[in-house]
Amino acid sequence: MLVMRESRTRDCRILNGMWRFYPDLDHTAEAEEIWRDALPGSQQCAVPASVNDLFTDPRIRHHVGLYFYERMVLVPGTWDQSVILRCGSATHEARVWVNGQEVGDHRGGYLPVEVDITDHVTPGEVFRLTIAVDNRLYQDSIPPGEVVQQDDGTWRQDYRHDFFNYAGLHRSVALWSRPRTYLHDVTITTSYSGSTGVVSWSADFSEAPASIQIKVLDHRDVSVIAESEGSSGQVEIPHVRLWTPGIGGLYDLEISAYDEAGQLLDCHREPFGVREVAVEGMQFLINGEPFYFTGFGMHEDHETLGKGHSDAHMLQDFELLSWIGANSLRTSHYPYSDEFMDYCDEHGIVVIDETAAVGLNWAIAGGIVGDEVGATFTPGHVDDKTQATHKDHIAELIQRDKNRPSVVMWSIANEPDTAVPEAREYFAPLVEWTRSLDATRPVGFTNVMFAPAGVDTVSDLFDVLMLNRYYGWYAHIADLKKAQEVLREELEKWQDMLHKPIIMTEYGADTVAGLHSVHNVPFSEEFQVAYLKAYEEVFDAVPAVIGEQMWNFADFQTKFGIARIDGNRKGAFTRDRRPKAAATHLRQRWTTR
Ligand code: GCB
Repeated sequence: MLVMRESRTRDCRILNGMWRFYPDLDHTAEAEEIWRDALPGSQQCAVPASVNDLFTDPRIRHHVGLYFYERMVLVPGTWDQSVILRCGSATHEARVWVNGQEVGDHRGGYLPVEVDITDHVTPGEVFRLTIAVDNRLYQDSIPPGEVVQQDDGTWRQDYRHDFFNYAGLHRSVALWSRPRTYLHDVTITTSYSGSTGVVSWSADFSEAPASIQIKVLDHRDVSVIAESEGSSGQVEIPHVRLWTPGIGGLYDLEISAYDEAGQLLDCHREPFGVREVAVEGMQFLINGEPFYFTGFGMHEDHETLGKGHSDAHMLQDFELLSWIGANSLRTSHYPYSDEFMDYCDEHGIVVIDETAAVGLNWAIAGGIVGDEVGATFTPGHVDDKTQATHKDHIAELIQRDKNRPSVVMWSIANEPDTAVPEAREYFAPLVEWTRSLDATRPVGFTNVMFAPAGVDTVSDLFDVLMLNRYYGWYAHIADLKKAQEVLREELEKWQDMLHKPIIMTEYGADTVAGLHSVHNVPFSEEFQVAYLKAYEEVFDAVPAVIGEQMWNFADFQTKFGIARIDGNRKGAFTRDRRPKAAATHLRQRWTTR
């Protein structure tokens, strides 16, 4: 599924704003088929946004089940093509009705929902659009979870990951007009030789057009740089401007399809960058140059909005990333919005693109040792069904992001239970699957502290080692000397065993902004800085370490827990994006590298 972009043949109406809203608090909506008529009541909800922090009623905040959204939509009278409804995401499942008739659905909360509603609407007329968003997570969803019926009959959502289960229409909703014969996919791969860029493309249409014209355009001013034709082929860019970390450098591949009479059928512009990514020995190369990752594991998370996208908030985050000297980030722990990824492409921000496969680990809960609840890889926990959903989800992510130059690696899971042999059976086919879908990027996953070198059973299957470690915090609390010792010993062991590049994808300490101590006590700003310095000394001493992404960019909301004070406080910035002392420290280190 291509990211929809306006073109000579594709038009768009953004449907963001205030929608009618009905949270199905008593779970009767399905039996009553409430989508058949206008939603009851007069409540409204903002789109895009998470539902949870907008209302004062705690039953809405903690509701487990369906939320209904509705609005009237006018199909422009001039639209005589296919009409497509597209939401950037609906967390975690969506069902869509037009005038009370079901037209489509989508499972998976962090990737687009696209439904062709042509046969159900009339140009020039208004229709009633209803979307149900289901926030429930199950054993076979990605991420997994469990809905538990409580003694009083209410439902509780359990899940094993460390961020609040925000729900809603999180990203823009839009109505699109698209030609009936249309480009539905294009794959672009690039390389270069000397100063010449080589661009290969392969385009798929709903129906073969009579001819296809290809143009390479400069993304900045749409000037034509090269031309070619056909559904697949190669075109050269003389004096190529390589896509470069910290700079960017985008081109567009404009694909135009014509019928026998030479009439334009469809036109789409796909942004791309010319760059090469490779892993060689213990190095990660971008355009042949060793790349050292600085930055963070992030979250889509803000006050009021929850996981709702806002361009203004996103821009502020990117400004802070630039200010602090971060050249990269990981989309922990799910795919981020199209807008976010577009910005990374445009500005040369290096992305480790992560799936929503988080919490596949019965031995921990949110980074912390959990209770004894049984094996991870067992029927009813993580099993064949989970793996099947995981596989589809990887395919959808690659489909969405495969042409993005910012994406230099796939992270197919966060902290699964890889201390047990069954993990290999689960992950080997997924690694192979990922490589079969995209042979151009390395594949990784982030390894949990409880599956260190010598215990972990899967890391040799992957190209790069990504480690999340909390020595000095969850283990050896406050003993930074010991933390350094254990960390160094482990990193050297990995280095000797695998000879692969290592990126430290998480390390951090909860820190309450404004709490100070001359004794470096945990939770103080001074301790967070001391903790970072201790880790950095080790990174600088181990050659295989080719990156540091501190946990986390900013404080973020989580479910309740005694180790969570209104959320996770490991941010370098507070939740409202004020720098802690750690931010100043990181800025000093990363801007002078
Ligand atoms: C982890 C998880 C991350 C948590 C973090 C923590 O290992 O990957 O989602 O938020 O630990 O702070 O406990």
